[in-house]
Amino acid sequence: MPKQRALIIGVTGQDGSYLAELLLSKGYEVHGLKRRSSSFNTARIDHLYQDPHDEDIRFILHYGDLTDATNLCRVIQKVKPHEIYNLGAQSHVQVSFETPEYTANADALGTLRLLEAIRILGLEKECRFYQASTSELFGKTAPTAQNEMTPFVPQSPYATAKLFSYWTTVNYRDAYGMHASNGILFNHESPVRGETFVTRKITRGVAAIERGLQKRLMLGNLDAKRDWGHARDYVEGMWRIVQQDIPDDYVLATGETHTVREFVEKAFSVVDCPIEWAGNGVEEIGIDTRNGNTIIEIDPRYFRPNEVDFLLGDASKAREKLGWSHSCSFDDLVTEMVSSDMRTIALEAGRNDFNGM
Ligand code: NDP
Ligand code: GDR
Repeated sequence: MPKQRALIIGVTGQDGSYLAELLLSKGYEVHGLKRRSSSFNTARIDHLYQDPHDEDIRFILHYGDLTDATNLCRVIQKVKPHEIYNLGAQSHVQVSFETPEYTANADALGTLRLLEAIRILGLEKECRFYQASTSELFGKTAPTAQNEMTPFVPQSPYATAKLFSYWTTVNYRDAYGMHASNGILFNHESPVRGETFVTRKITRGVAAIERGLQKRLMLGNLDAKRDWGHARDYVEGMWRIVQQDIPDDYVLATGETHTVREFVEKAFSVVDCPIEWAGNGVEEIGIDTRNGNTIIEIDPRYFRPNEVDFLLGDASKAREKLGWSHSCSFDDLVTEMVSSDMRTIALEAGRNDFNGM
């Protein structure tokens, strides 16, 4: 059997790194698109690096960018992938309010460029396409579980850009018979989650405060609700979506929702630090009940011009058609992330004697 070739756009990101690991473990030849950066941006995939001079290498990186159509065409022409996973994006919702045009260029037009490149190269029948769609599409819908039939009411430049990509993917499937699918994924996290997303910001904050390296953690809206799963489970779902005979769109979610506040409480409980809340609104604080120190404060800068208050996914379709469900619980996810950040911070501090977690 000739090797399956996959091209991952966004291979240096959280999901890209987990997906690359998964596909390599399944025997794929994995190609990844990485951006030119003035500093190293491959920390999440360095463990997968193979010397290009070795024989039979199965993990190959190409320079590229979603804003550069000719480059995308060239890379796809060279790789001739059987599967393309478009995980590349300016993926931070709050940042998208500050960089709306760039976000639309990369997150909306980038998808169009990829789909057009597949068509221009005549690969519509040979190359399957996965689009990283998002629960942010649901935006301000009624606070009940959201599935593939729930209307989209996007609330940010990020979400409107992703809406364009969602429908472009559907349209290319319908118009040109392409095997193109959307995974509508709810929030998924891991120890390699970007440091400015709220979960990782909290788990790093817990570790730094416990180590005495930071006094307090500044957060925004504590009452937003999210359906948080583990990235490892979700990349398995992406792969299953692409393996279906008939392309389609699927929600992947845990079916549980928690507030940011609950995430904070759980994260601090991992290091045996019970939190007590006092005050209201932007005056609210979180107190370390062991010593009375204020360790959480609210910074209005972290509030968004538009907030998505409630996300809770119904992944019944994925369960029935893909046999997919999440395996990592909320508690296990938080514990894994805090433990990892405790280890990292101990290493960073040069404390090689750390063996507590
Ligand atoms: P990350 O932000 O961790 O990774 C994004 C990746 O896209 C990085 O490799 C980044 O490169 C790359 N990228 C950014 N801009 C460009 C560009 N202009 N051209 C090429 N590549 C670019 O995101 P995640 O791994 O968390 O998410 C993967 C995808 O899934 C994203 O599209 C995201 O929007 C979507 N998504 C994520 C969810 C989640 O909860 N994690 C939920 C639903 C959807 P670099 O490393 O150089 O910055
Ligand atoms: P989200 O993730 O916007 O859901 O998008 P994020 O972790 O940024 O925010 C989740 C919720 O936490 C609230 N919040 C804060 N957020 C951040 N980043 N920093 C803070 O200090 C803070 N305080 C409170 C936010 O207001 C929000 O309600 C993620 C991204 O991965 C997207 O790419 C993806 O599409 C969606 O998840 C599903």
